[in-house]
This record gives sequence, C-alpha cells and structure tokens, in this order.
Amino acid sequence: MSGPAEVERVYSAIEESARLLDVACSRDKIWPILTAYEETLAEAVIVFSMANGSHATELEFSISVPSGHGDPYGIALSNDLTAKTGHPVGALLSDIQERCPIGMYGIDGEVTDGFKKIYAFFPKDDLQGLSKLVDIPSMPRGVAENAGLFARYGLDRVQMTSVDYKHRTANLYFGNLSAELLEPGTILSMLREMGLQEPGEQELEFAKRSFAIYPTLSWDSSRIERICFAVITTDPTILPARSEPEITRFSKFANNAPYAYVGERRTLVYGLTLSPTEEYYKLGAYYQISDLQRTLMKTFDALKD
Ligand code: GPP
Ligand code: MG
Repeated sequence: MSGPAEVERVYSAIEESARLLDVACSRDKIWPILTAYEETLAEAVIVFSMANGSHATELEFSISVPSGHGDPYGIALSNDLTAKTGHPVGALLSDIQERCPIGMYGIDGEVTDGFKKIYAFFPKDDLQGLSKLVDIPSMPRGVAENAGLFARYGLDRVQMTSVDYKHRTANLYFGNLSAELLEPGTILSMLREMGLQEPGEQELEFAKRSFAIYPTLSWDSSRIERICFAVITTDPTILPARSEPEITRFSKFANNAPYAYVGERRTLVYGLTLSPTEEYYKLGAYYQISDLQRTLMKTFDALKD
C-alpha cells in the first residue's frame, strides 16, 4: 500500500478505537502526524492507549519509527507538529542521541490534541545504565536527585526514554526488574519514599507482574511526578479496578480494539499509575506488533500465580 493509503488505514483504526470509548477524534490533529511519518506505518508497531479517571477523555496512539528513518524530532519540527523551544525538553533527544545507541524511535499523539512525545528505544541487548543517563546535561535534575533511590530498588537498566514536548516531562522505562523489587512490601516502601499514592493489596498483586516500571520527571521540580507499573498480557480481564463502569469500559476496549495480526490474540499492556494524589489505569491495545512483543509475551505473560 502507498503512504497515503497507509495513513487512511491507520486513521480509520484510530477512529474506530476512539468510537469504542466515546472519545472525540480530531482528524486535523491526527492526519498531519500520520502523514509526516507515513512511510513507516506499514511495518510499525502501533499502540492505542486509553485511561480512566481524569484521563478518560483522551486516547493516545504510539507508532514506532526505525532508527534509520531520520531524526524524528527534526521531522516533527519541520512538519510543525511541535514548536521549536529553548526549554531543555527540546535538547534532550539530541543529547541522548549523542551519547547512547538507539535501536528504534517512536512517536506519540493524542486523538483530541495532537503530537505529544518521542520515544528513544535502546537496543534490546544494550539497555543503558542509569548512571549514563544521569550524566546527560538536559535530563531533568530529578533523575540525578533520585538516582540513589532508583538504584537501591534495582531500577538501573533503562530500556527506553520518552520526551513529552507538550507537558515538558521525560519518562525512564526501567526493565530487567528483580523479583525482589516486585514484592508488594518492596513496592510499597519505594512508593512511600517517592511520596506517591500507596495502592491496595489487589493492585500490588497486579504490579508484581510488571515487565517495566517507569517514572515521569519534569524540569520544574526534582520530585517524581508519577510512576507506572506496566503488565503485558493477552488476558483482557486482569484490570484490578473496582468500579463496574470502569471495568466495563476497559473490557470493551480490550476485547474490541482493532488489530491487524490475524490469528493471534491481542497484545495488551495494562498500566497502574500512581502520582502524589492519584491512582489510575491505562490500557494500550496493540494494533500492530513485532517479534519483540511476542517475545515479551512469552517471557512475562506466563508469570501468573
Ligand atoms: C507508554 O507510555 C509507552 C508506550 C505506549 C510505548 C509504546 C511505544 C511504541 C512506539 C510502540 P505512557 O503512555 O504510559 O506514558 P505517559 O503517561 O507519560 O504518556
Ligand atoms: Mg502516554
């Protein structure tokens, strides 16, 4: 299929996903993003992500971009998806590119509000050490100030980072999590030290299955803004939420979101997110996958009690 036909195909899938959730879909915000990266769509990993609570009115779409495709931030700037800025958020990706090997990129947008983030994935066999990221000049200083805490809990191998140009935040996606860290008591003590909401027993059992944990930091304060525990699965029933309408909404999305890999079960990534004042869930339904998701699924979806 040609680039424009791919844009049409992916846009239709985004629209269908938004309809499932009664989220308004702005063609004017989505189309320019898909067009800017249209050559990558056929082979990309593509995820549609919903959330609850105060985030229920948005749906995000994330699209992987091969590292050889050109600088994704340059493409975003030249297509006016985001404005050039003197804020350090505008320097972070190039600082990372200068110092770290990049296996793949990703871009991310909101269906009502357009371009949001860029991801830099490190190579699968070359996760980056926290200390290397601490030394990056434009990193939020909260990374350095919390580095000791992260390391004490075994959060020291980084799979990828994301730069959120809209909210001016960055995420560090930690992998290689130890079974000890994932024990409910350890998670609770870490969240307490971070000053974040402490979840209940059911949520802690869920968090035990995490394959990645990622804090969000900003340039305004060294406090951790939020942290997310991510669980990969094909099981559409694992959400530990308690409210019926929420369970129904997530279940509708998990069971009906469009996906393009016929003959396999949908790849789902659930996220439990904790901020100082909030606890909420996210669910990413993968529209397109690669062998990486298949491998992760084999490794992590088997880890049920
Ligand atoms: C989730 O971050 C991460 C992804 C959806 C990565 C998948 C990316 C690809 C390009 C395949 P998040 O949405 O939970 O973080 P935030 O809340 O900061 O947006
Ligand atoms: Mg997101």
